[in-house]
Amino acid sequence: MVFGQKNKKSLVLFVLAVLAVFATGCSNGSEGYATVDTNGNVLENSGSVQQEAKTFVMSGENFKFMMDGTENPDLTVNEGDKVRIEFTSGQGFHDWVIDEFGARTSQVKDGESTFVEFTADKKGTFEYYCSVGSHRQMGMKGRFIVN
Ligand SMILES: [Cu+2]
Repeated sequence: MVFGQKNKKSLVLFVLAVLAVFATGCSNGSEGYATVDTNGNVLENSGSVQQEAKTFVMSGENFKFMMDGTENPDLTVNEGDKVRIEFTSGQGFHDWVIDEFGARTSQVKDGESTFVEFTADKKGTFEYYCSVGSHRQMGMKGRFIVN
C-alpha cells in the first residue's frame, strides 16, 4: 500500500484531532485558577473598571524558576496591584505558591501551563516557591516584593 499525499494529509489531520481531544480532556478538572481577595475591603471597587493584572510569565525547571533567562527572579509590584502568574513547566512537576497571599497554581508537568491571580494587598518581601517534594529546599524559590 502506498501512502499518497492525500493519505499523509489525512493522517496529520487525524493526529491533530486526537491531540485536540486529549488537550481538552486534560484541562477538565484542573483549571489551575484561584482568586484571592482581601478580607471585606474589595467591595468599594465593584462597578469600577477592572484593574489590569501585572502579569509575570515564568517557567519551572529542576530546580529553579526562570523568567526571561533570569533564575529565581525578584518579582516586584505595588501594594494593591492585581497580580497574574502564568506558569509553565519546562521540565519536571512543579507549581507556584505564595503563602502570605493564599495563592497557588495547580501542579503541572512538562509542557503544561497554569496560572493564578491574586491581589498584593500588603507590603513586604515574601517568598514564592514550588511546593512539590523538597523543591523549595533545593532552591526552587524567589522573592516577591510589594512596595
Ligand atoms: Cu518544583
